[in-house]
Order: sequence, then structure tokens, then C-alpha cells
Amino acid sequence: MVEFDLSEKRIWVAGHRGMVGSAICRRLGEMGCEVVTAGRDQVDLVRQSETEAWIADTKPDVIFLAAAKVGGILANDTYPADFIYENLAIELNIIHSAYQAGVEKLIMLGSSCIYPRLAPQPIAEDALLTGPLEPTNEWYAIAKIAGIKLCQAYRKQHGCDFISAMPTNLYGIGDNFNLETSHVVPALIRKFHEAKVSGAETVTVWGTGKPRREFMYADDCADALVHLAQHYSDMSHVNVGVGQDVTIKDLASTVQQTVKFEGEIVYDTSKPDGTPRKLMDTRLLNSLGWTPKTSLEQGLSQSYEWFLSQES
Ligand code: GFB
Repeated sequence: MVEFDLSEKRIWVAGHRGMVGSAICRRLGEMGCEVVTAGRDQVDLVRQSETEAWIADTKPDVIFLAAAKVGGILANDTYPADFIYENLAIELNIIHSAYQAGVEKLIMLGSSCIYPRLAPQPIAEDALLTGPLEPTNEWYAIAKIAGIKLCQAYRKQHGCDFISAMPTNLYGIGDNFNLETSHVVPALIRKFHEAKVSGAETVTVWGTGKPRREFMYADDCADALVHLAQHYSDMSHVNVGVGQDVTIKDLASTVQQTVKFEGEIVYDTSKPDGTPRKLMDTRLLNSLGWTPKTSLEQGLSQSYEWFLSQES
């Protein structure tokens, strides 16, 4: 097993303010690692010269590439140019500059939406590029597939130790709760909470409720990413998931119980379902000695608690 010691390294978490980035900072903080961060006011990662200059000045030994333009199904479907442009630019700038600066280890984050819409389930890493993508998020998917290929190309040509991790649907502390741009878990937490507080009789869930999704608590994801940084160095991207999924209908009723909303759930089938299922095969990750700790119920109640703490 690969052993890469993070303890004496200068580690840049790109995207440190995001849900995953902040979870990675918490995890590295527990390990006593030196973590550097950069706000948008310090460097615009979409700009190549700014990114090159910042990395050359800061000289990180390790980079967690968690900076990205992310969003739920409606945001992806509505803003395709933003999703493909910003994510390609950020990856190109950081990965090339990391090579130029001699960064020892880079971990690029993608997502399970890189896989074909109808890939056999659970989806193994070798299902990549074997079929058509899900139309609602093909733009983000192409950008993240390009990120995987960039890491592989710099490993092949220059021997860079750049790896890619593909997390499943994430939720947790620091999530985006904007109902137009968010993913399903924070959207439902907010909808059920606001309905409970306002005394509304119903909560609207998008789609048919039939799609299945795999949900991973962001702090579990951060733990897996740090584990991969320490113990993985190879060409293939690595699926990061929990190995089980639920229907959106089941998720909705679990969130309803977490929030204690007593009304009815109605479905707005004018909204897209997206891919019917995207459960990932996590045998590669598990073979490296990692398994998740947080159940969906635990994660949802911790996320709701955080949401409430932001309200006050
Ligand atoms: O989480 P979500 O937006 O993203 O939607 P995807 C998951 C499922 O939840 C879809 C349903 O079937 C939605 O129709 N859903 C039900 C809702 N109610 C809601 C709601 O109020 N808000 C939202 N957002 N969904 C994303 C990709 O796909 O997965 C991203 O678009 C990324 O690029 C992310 O890959 C991990 O799982 O469908």
C-alpha cells in the first residue's frame, strides 16, 4: 500500500469555503497538517495567470482540488455554459500550474455524474465513456471527465502523482440551501423545515420520486479523500461512495421524519428526474482500507442541526 505522509506537507485546499473543501480542512486540522487557503479576492482560479502566480508564490506540496462550480439538477440544466467553462478553466489552470510548480500530490474531485446515464449498476470505474451521458448534467460531467484525463496525462508524460476521486451525491455542513441551485438533500431539509414553521400542509418534491440516489455525508467524503491522498497513486480515478442508495421518495420521508413535518408530500413531475440511478461500485476504495462511518439518518440530523444553527 502507498504511504504518503501528509503531516509535514503544506497543503492547499482549493475551494476551502465549499461544503467538501471545508470538510477537508476540518479533517486535515484534526491531523495537525499545515493547510493554506485562498479566497476569491486573492486568486481567481478561472484566470490562468493569476492561478499560476499564486501557486508559484505559495508553493504547496499537496493540492486538494475541491474548487468547482457545482449545483443540483436544475442549475446544471439551466446554466450549461457556466458549468463547462468554469470547471474546465479551474482544472486546466490548477493542474498545469501544479505540474510547473512541482506539486508532489494532487487530488482532483469529480462526481458520479461522469458515468453514462444507463451504466450497469453498481457503476465500476471502467464504465467511464462507455455510453451517452445524462443530458441534464453532461456539461459538468464532460468537464470532470477532462479533469480525470488531465491527471492521467500529467502522470503519463511527467510522472506527476495526480489522482482523481469521484464522490457520489454529497450533503452536510456548509451545504448550499438555495432552492433553485441546490442538490436534493439541502433542498428537502429547507422545504420541510419552512413548511413546518409556516404550517403549510404540503411539501413539493421534484420529479416522480422514483430515481435512486446514493448519499454520502461530506465529512465522510473528506475522510476518504485524505485516505486516498495517503494511500493511492495510480492512473484510474476512484469511486467514493457508501455502497447503498435510496429512492427520492424514501429520502423525502426520511427528511420529513428528521424535520418532524406532519403534512403531505406532493410531486412536481414538471421537474426532471435526471438519471434513474447512479450507485457506485466502491470495491477499489474499500480495498484500500476505507469504509464510511455516517448513516443517512445520522447525516441528515447533523445537517439539519447545522441548518438550524445558521438560521438563528
Ligand atoms: O440532487 P439533485 O439535484 O442532482 O437531484 P442529481 C437528485 C434527484 O432529486 C432528482 C430530485 O431526481 C431530482 O428531481 N429532487 C426532488 C430534487 N426534489 C428536489 C429538489 O427540491 N431539489 C433538487 N435539486 N432535486 C446532480 C448533477 O444530479 O448530481 C450534478 O446535476 C452533480 O452535476 C450531483 O453530479 C452530484 O443527482 O440528479
